[in-house]
Formats: sequence, C-alpha cells, structure tokens
Amino acid sequence: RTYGPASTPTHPLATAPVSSPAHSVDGFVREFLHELNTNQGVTLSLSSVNDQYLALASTVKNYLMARWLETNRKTRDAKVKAVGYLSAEYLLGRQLGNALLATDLGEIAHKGLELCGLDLATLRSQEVEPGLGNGGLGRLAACFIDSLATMDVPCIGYGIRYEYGIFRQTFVDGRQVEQPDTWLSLGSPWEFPHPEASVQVDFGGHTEKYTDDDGRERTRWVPAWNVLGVPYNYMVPGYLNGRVNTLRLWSAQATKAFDLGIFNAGDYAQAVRAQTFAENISKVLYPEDSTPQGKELRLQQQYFFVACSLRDFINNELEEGFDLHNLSDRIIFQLNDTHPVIAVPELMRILVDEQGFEWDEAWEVTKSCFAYTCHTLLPEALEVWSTELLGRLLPRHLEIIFQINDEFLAEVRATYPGDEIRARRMSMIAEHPERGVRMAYLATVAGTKVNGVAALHSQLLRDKVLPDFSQLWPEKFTNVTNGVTPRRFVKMANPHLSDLISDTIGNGWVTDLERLRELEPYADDPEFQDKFREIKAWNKRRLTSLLEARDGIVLPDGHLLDVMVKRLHEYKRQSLKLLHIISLYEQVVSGKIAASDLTPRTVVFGAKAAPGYKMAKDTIHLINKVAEKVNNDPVLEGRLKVAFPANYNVTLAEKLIPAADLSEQISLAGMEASGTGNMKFALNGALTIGTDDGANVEIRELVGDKHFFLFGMDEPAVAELGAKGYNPITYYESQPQLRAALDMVMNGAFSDGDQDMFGSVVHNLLHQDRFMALADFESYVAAQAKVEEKYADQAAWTRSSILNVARTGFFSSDRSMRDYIQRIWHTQPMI
Ligand code: B1N
Repeated sequence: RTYGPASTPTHPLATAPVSSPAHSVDGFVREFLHELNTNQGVTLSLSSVNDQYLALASTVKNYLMARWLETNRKTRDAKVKAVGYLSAEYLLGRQLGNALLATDLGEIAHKGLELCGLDLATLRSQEVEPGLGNGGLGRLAACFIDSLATMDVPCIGYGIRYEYGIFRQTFVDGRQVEQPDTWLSLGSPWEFPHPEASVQVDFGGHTEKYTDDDGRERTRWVPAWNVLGVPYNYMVPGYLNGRVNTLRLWSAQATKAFDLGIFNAGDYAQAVRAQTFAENISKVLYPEDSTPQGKELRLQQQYFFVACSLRDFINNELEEGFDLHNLSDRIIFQLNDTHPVIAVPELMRILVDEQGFEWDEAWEVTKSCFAYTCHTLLPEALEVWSTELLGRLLPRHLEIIFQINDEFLAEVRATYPGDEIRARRMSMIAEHPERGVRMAYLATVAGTKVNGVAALHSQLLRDKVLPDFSQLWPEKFTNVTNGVTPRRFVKMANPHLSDLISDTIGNGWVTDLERLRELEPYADDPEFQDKFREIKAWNKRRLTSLLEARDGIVLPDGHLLDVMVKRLHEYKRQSLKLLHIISLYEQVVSGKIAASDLTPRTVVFGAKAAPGYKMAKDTIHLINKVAEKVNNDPVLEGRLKVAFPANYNVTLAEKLIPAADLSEQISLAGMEASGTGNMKFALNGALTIGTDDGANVEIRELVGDKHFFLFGMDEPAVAELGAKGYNPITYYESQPQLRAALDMVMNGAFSDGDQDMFGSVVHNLLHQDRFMALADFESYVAAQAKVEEKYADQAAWTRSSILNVARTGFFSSDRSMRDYIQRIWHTQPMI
C-alpha cells in the first residue's frame, strides 16, 4: 500500500512543516480554549473536569505534533537502523505530566489554566493511567522507550492495546477483590487509531506441500480463521530534544470475511458472537506476573501482536522494493522475555513461504534480527507451549520450529559427538510433562545476543538456566543492568528534590544521571542536609494528603516511613516483612519491651496478587488483618502503624517513593532478577534494607556498605541450604521471637480468635517455606535494629540518604540503553 496524495500538491501549505502553538501563556490559553470548543464541543463555563482534561491533553499533543511528524520524516529519509521493541506489556503511567515535562510546558500550563480559573493538579488527577502491564517488566519497557526518545535513537515500541489493563484492586473485609480496569471509558486522548492500516492475522488450519513454478518444493499454510489488527499510535516524547518516537499498540477486530460467511448463512446473532470472539484477543491483560499460565488466548495474543508488528515494519516502515536480505541493516527486534518469541518462526515463514527465500538464507537473516532479554530465574516462569496447542493454532510455525530445532541439534551433535544426553537436554522440544516448545531455548538459539537484567542475574542465567548454551556460545551472553527513567521518577515525581539538585549542580543530571555524583560533597553540609530533610518532610505531607483522600488512611507525623511496594509473590517475601511487624507488636503486647522503646514507624504495603494465586491472596488478607489490629491497639501508643492502600500502580508509586525513608528489597537471594523499584527508592533518597539479590548487589556496591542494610543468605548459601535439605520448623523451634510471632497468628490474634483463617499461610511457612523466609528472619530483625539505631541519628541518616542519591546515577535507563546500543543493537543516535 502507498501513502500520500495522488498528484503532486501545489498548495504552499501542503509541503510546509507543521508549526507548534506559541510557547507562551497566551498561546497556550488560545490553544486550550480552541480545543475545548472544537474537540469537546463545549464552552469553558459549561465544561466538565473531564472535558477540561481532554482539552488539555489535546493542547499538549498539539505542541508535540510538529516534532512527531518531523521525527517520522527525518527517520524515514535517513534509512537508519531502528530498534523494534517487542513487548506484551507497557506499564506507561499517566501521560499528561510526562508530556508537559518533555515540552517544558509545566509552568505555562499552570499559569494559563489559572487564568481560566482552573487548577492544573485537578485536571492531572482526572487521567486514568494506562495499566497495560503487570509490574517491573512492563514498566521497564516504558522506561526504555522514554530513554531512547530522549537519546534520539529511532525506536518503535510494539505491543497490545488491551481494552482492560491490570485489574483495579479493592479490598472487601481485607481480601483482594478485582475490578475491571476501564481505562478507556472516559476517552483516550493520547492515541491515534489507524483502522485503514489494519493488518490481517491468520490462525489455525493446516499446511500443504506444493511445487512452485520453478519446480521447487514449497509449503503453504492454509489458515482456518483470521482477525484484523488495528494499530493505535502513541507519542513517545524525548525530554526537551524535539524527538517523538512511536509506540504502536494493536487492537483486535473481527474481519469482514470472518463474520460475513456466517452472516450469509443467515445467523445474524452468531455473526455478532464471532465478532466478539475475534475481539477477545486484545480484550484483557493477563494479570500473572512472573508466572505464565499457558492459556490458548495468551498464545493468540502473543502471535497476534508479533504478526502485526513484523508485517507493519516490513510493509510500512521500509521503502518499497527494499531487499529483505538486508533486513538487519534496518531493524533489531528486542524480545522482551519470551512473550514475543513466536516472532522468530513468523519471520522465517514470511521469508521462506511468502518471499521465496531458501531456508538457509532466511535463517541467516532471522538470526541477525533478534535479541532476547530474559527477566527471570524461576523455573515455573519459563514459557513452554504444548506442541498440541501450538500445532493447532499455528501449524506452520510448529513445523518451522521443528526444523530450526533439527538443524540446531545437528550442530550440537557435531560439536559434542556422542553426547546424546546433552543434545536431548538442549532440545527446544521438551518431552515432559507433555511435549512442548521451550520458548527460552528458541530465543537463545535465534538471538544474536541473550541478556539478563542485573549482574547477578546474568551470571545465574549462564550458570543455572542456560549452562549448555553459554558453554556452546559464550560470546552470545551479556548483561545489561536495568534502569529507570529519571524524568518520570525523579524530575516529575520529586519536584523539590529536583530543584535542589539543579540549584546545586545545574540541570544536566536529568539526561546525564551520573552527574549526581557532584552532590557527594554536600552530604556533610548541614545546610544542604536541612533542605534535603525538609523536602522529604514535604513529600511525606503530600503523601499523607493523597492517602487520606484516596483511601481514608491517616499517616501519623514524624514516623520512619518503611515501604514495601511490588507484586505480591512468595519469592519477594512480604511475609517476612509481616513477621517483623507482628514480632514488634508481640513484644509490646507481652511486655518484653515498652511501646516507648519502639522507633515510631509506619509500614506501607502496596501489592496486587495474581487473581488465581491463593497464597498471595491469603497474604494480602493477613496484612490487612494485622493492620486492623495493630493500628487500633492502644498498647502501641501509636508508635507502629501499617498502611495498605489498595490498587498500587505507577501513579501511586510517584507519590509514595519520594516520601519513603526505608526501601524493602527482601527477596530470597537468587530469585529477583533485578528489581527496579529498588533503584527508584535509592534515587529518591530512601535507604535500602535488602538481600544480596538482583540489582541490590549493584546498589550496595555503589552506595557503600555503610549506607545500605544488608541481611540474609547470599545465593551460594541459599543453594547450599537447599542442597542440604531445608527444614523451616527448626527455625521456629530454636528462635523464641519467631515462634511467638507465628503462634500469635496461629492463635487467632488477627482473626478474632479464628485459628483456621490463616492456617494455610502459617502451615506453608512452617512446613514448606520454599523461599526460606524463616531462615532469614533472625538476620532481618538484626538489620532492622540497625535501621532504628541509624534513624535515631538524623544527621547520619540524612547523610546516607544524600549519598544514596549521589551514587545511584548508574541506574538511569539512559545508561541501560547505551549498554544495549553498544553491546547488542549496534544502532546509532540520530544526532
Ligand atoms: O522483570 C523486571 C525485573 O526487575 C524483575 O526482577 C522481574 O521479576 C520482572 C511473565 C513476567 N520477570 N518476569 C516477569 C511478567 C509477566 C509475565 O506474564 C513474567 N516479570 C519479571 C524487569 O526486568
């Protein structure tokens, strides 16, 4: 298909570059009122807050538009290599604040709206965040595309436009109840649908052999049904640099052919049902984090977005007549975990079946177009698709996978003659518990590079998950430690700290975060310390008002704010944090210590549990019940509080993290691939209490042991204990404090005497405890005592806090992107 006018335009405006509205309060107000009138069809006096928000979003979009169009033109003309980021999740967070930041319109918008009698903050809070991801993996994708735009690197993010994102969490009697996330219901001003550019995606059917005109044996896929992928484009603005990249999310729609067939048969109702069936594909985000479910619809989603994206890139981003033998000159597809790995056989199918490539030349091209990031170590999180399902849904792809595997195993056998056990171990096809395709192996074989997401994780990936592969191809493996965007998570989320930093060292740090180092000399400066502490106090007050309005939670003044926010998962060990709280409470109740001995502390939890994950949901229930008890027991004299605001999301994180004193990163060593919350906390001046796991290792190395509270077994110790045979009950028997805390739960102290309510949680800890919470309890409690000791010396605490900010510039996602560019992508910024 071709774009553009049918004849050469002669009107002067047709070829003139688009212009932006004037960068002034007056220009802004004009544009805003114009949008309110023409887009919303209302006058200011009759407009709702939603009208005002939508008009404001359009206004800011208009400022970005010229840059977007220019970026697209420039990139197309330059014919440079781009990054195609393939991710099933993008946890974007609200768009308005980020767009205001990227255009430097914050002040102007504030003043302009004030002149209209409106309040910018009120309009901002009208936005529902697009929660198109579960947690760290989706948020990482959002940080990466922000950094690439800011670094002027051409990138298209490809993903799925879920109609319902991650569920909205509510609590009913302390238990999690999920509500659908209707993020599109009040309008979606940030997206640009292009139904005319829809792509057809086929499913099912069978394959057949035929001989082509040149007498070659070929295969064709005869699919049984199809759907349309409609692209929705989103702007991804760089920070004050004029670049606006594109995020292209696909929405599924029934094809006409599909329902017409049934309609012609006379069953109108059935035709409409068929429509719904097709559109189910992009209906809802699977709410499982770090544990895939292996459902058919999930595989449909994966193939759907990947097929749309490859087709889109080849047909619409490359110029007509481009020689696909050179595809890797123009694109590197980054596979964000195994979710998009079906793209590998899809590209082979396009090249061999559609373009007539020989197998070997197609494989050469394919191998150079993909790289794979692994985000986990949990064995149950590695995707394996049953061959029965894959063959039914994508018969041609399964054949292609078998052939890739055959040729790969031939290479293994040639390299290790006679080592059949190894060949079987390395096969992409697992035989047990059922025949299935190991997607991580396929990705490893096809990718130019394979990376883990923190130094320790990449090492364990080589040694434990893919040892045979790293032995065969050591140079394929690399590490890129994750990062977070300092624009959203410092500049936007912590405006006063940002001003203090900029007043002290200039504002270059926003795009060159290592410059935070220049703050180090100020760590000892009492005046700087005072300002720093005042900002933390302001952030706490801001959080207090938010939680009061949002959840009716009242945070006491002057408490150490101890925060654990992340998905609820046993390996992350929220239960360990909870045992610490219960233990403090128990010691006061039983008179072992006086309430006045406690450091005044408020523990904040934020966590969603996968809806089908029973143990995680029970843990949420227990946290809420402990909160209820502890918060209302006068024996504590208000010195220990537990707050669990529902529905933790990016929007809440932006207010919570800047207010935190202490960051809880307490996963069992070897389980958390990286963590990225840990980085956000450190950059905002919280001290970390953490295990030697994921990126904690690198945080501690950078900030220094004195400014980090380390506890627990390290990974080798965990492995050793596991090998020896771990028996949690021995810790219960030998540690009175731990025993008293667990007994308190068992005796019904948090369940109105009901001794069964939390039986499964306690039983699990005592008899299974797969993530060894009991083994690390003693060490955790000791580290918490050090926290309290240090907090008592506010100057020392503040000094450490400042040093955490100054020394964690490494964790900018700009640095992660530089690493990907140099070690994996070999692309270039356009400047
Ligand atoms: O990816 C993050 C890491 O910082 C975290 O440590 C890691 O747990 C997270 C299946 C996942 N790994 N795997 C997932 C998400 C959804 C899903 O359906 C797996 N998420 C992570 C970024 O590297």
